[in-house]
Amino acid sequence: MKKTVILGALTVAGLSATAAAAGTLDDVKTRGKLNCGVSTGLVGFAAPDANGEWKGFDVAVCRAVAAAVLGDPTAVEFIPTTTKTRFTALASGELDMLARNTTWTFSRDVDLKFTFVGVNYYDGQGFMVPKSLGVSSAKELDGATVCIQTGTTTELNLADFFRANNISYEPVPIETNAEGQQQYLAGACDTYTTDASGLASTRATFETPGDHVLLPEIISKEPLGPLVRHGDDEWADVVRWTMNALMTAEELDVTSANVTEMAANTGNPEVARLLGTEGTLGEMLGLDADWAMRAIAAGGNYGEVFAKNIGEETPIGLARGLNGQWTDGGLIYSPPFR
Ligand SMILES: N[C@@H](CCC(=O)N[C@@H](CS)C(=O)NCC(=O)O)C(=O)O
Repeated sequence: MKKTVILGALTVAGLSATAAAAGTLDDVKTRGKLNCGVSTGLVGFAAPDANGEWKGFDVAVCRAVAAAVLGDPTAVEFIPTTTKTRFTALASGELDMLARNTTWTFSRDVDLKFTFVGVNYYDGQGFMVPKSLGVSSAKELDGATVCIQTGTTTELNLADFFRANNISYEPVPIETNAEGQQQYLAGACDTYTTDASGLASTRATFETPGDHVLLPEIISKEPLGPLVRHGDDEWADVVRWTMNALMTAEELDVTSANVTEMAANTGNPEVARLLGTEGTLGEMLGLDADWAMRAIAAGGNYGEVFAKNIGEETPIGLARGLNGQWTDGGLIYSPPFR
């Protein structure tokens, strides 16, 4: 099916909603490559390694989708986007999907017309300060200079938080995390604020991470997840259920190491449906029976992806917390495979 791009009314911000009619799945299959929007670099989430290979928790979603759809986790064109360019890039059709620590909000869904296919990281906004500043609460930041990335929910929450607490701040606008890091370390701002996971990632790259502290306040909800354009439910389903497959795999103890064995020998009917040895779930998605098996084999189940890229054994050192499986009291809860 031929994709048509219908330009919608421009929003004030100029980040117009465009609706691409159905066809992204066919486009990706024909192209043989997935155009996946990522950040410009946030270690643990999305960043090229020493060999120029993209690695990270968000990158893993792109690779899982490429494995499911194209049979090859490396068939991805990673397209770096800033907080300012990400939505235009997706709306224009330059990207098939965006996997870039992006918060699911009302206006991004309803006004910008994007479909968030789920949440791969439940986060909240925090503040980092140099220990030497001697501050132990964000409420003590009256009059502070604040490094803040433009075009983000961070900007808006910051304004709300300071206003609600009757304190003032001076924004130091930045466009990328690299710039934020550099400005913060150069002392151009007293504090750097963004998603707490972004702060953990940024601090991990410092020469002396111990000289910086994350303040106790988490001032917002930041449900981060992959998104696609409105108007292509079939494609949204592919991305959504690929992510759900990784989450369900963790719940059912299917790992990158045992997935082949599980497919051959499982006695669990849901595992059989997930791995395509029973039922026709793959066909319903417009894929083959092994789609989820390949997605899991690509980088592991949700827990493996978390542990490898951002977990407690990595320099980023994030605990599962809210991002634990629901069976462990967390919020990771995939709908059933049936
Ligand atoms: N989740 C917020 C903030 C996103 C954001 O600003 N992330 C920063 C810091 S975690 C980032 O992506 N940096 C990487 C980059 O600059 O490319 C949003 O969606 O607006």
